Amino acid sequence: MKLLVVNTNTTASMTARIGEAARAAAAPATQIVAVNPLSGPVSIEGYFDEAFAVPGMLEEILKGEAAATDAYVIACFDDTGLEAARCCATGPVVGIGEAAFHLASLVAHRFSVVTTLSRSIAPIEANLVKYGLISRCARVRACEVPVLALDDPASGARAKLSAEIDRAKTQDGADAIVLGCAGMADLAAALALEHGLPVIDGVAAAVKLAEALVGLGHATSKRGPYARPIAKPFAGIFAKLSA
Ligand code: 5HY
Repeated sequence: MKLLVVNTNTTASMTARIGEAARAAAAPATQIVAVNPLSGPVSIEGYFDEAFAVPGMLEEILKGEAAATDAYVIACFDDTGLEAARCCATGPVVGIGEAAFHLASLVAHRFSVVTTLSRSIAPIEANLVKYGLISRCARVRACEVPVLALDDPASGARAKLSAEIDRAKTQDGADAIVLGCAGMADLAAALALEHGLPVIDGVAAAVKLAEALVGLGHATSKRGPYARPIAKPFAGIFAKLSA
């Protein structure tokens, strides 16, 4: 199967690391294609960035539809534009946030999420409510590490993340941790070993769920709100998106 993994920010080095994490989790027969939009924010931290990341992400989904893609992963932890992507896509579309929450709730009673900056907490909490999983989440925390600092070994990001996981264990009573950014994917295994509890990376979780859905022959339903967009003209800079 062909799986398109869309990093919804425009930082190519982060897309490369996300692609590596996805390939490490994927089955041998799964072809991973990791891309990012050409237009939009270099990182997504909060609602404003998220809004401007959606058109570029949808363009990548539409390109994927023209290239025989079996399924899609939205590789940004706030599941940027997930529902809109499902309207465009034939195959399943899995957000790394939703995937991680579901996997965590299968191996733990209550999990905590550790994301980057405080401004990213509210969108994640809103998604937990939307997905019906807020009761399984002890708390959404931030380690106050900007997204792009995760790429910089000298930033002390790993130590800050590990310290926040310690606080989640002692103060929240969390029995699993969900890493709240695609840029943390390569840290999951080592942090799980260090802290002695499941540490869930959304990129790997989403890859495995997408494989399972395709393997079971499930595609995005076109009966309800994920029906194909109504054909209509788009004006201005979005004219090229006219359905
Ligand atoms: C992410 N931002 O996974 C989110 C994390 C966050 O550019 N990739 C981003 O802080 O919301």
